[in-house]
Amino acid sequence: MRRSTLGTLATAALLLAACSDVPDGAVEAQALECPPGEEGCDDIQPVGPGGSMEVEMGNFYFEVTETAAVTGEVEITGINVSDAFHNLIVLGAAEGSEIVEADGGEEDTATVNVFAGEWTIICDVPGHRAAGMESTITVYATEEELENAQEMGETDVDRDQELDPAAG
Ligand SMILES: [Cu+2]
Repeated sequence: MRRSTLGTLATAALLLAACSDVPDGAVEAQALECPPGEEGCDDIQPVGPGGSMEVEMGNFYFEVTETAAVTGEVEITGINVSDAFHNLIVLGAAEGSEIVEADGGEEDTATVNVFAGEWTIICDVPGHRAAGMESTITVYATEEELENAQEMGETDVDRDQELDPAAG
């Protein structure tokens, strides 16, 4: 189990062991809640200071431009730099989590409750995910971990600057 390598999540992982697997799309991240109706599962919410991140949405890519995402309530701002509608959905986040939706040239902010880990984001406008609007975002366990990643140049922002999807 890859998620067991996330030491700080060990307890949560044990508590969730009786539940179904992490939902589709969540990579090394905990499901936010047990599937509704499943026996022996308590809802587990991420506890942490939360944070924020900014993601540029274009034809057809996501580029993380700012990140301060720590487990808890993470506010995601999507900035649509194209002239078409795009959205941003965090796969595996709790049902009912808001999603970012923005017409061309607009921006939108939504809050998701997420555990530390790596989460898949997509735009679910038909065809957009296949065209390239799929990426991952990293949510850190602590502010210290986030700062370390920033010092090491290993954040999503560093990754995306290297890939420079906008230039592609
Ligand atoms: Cu899109």
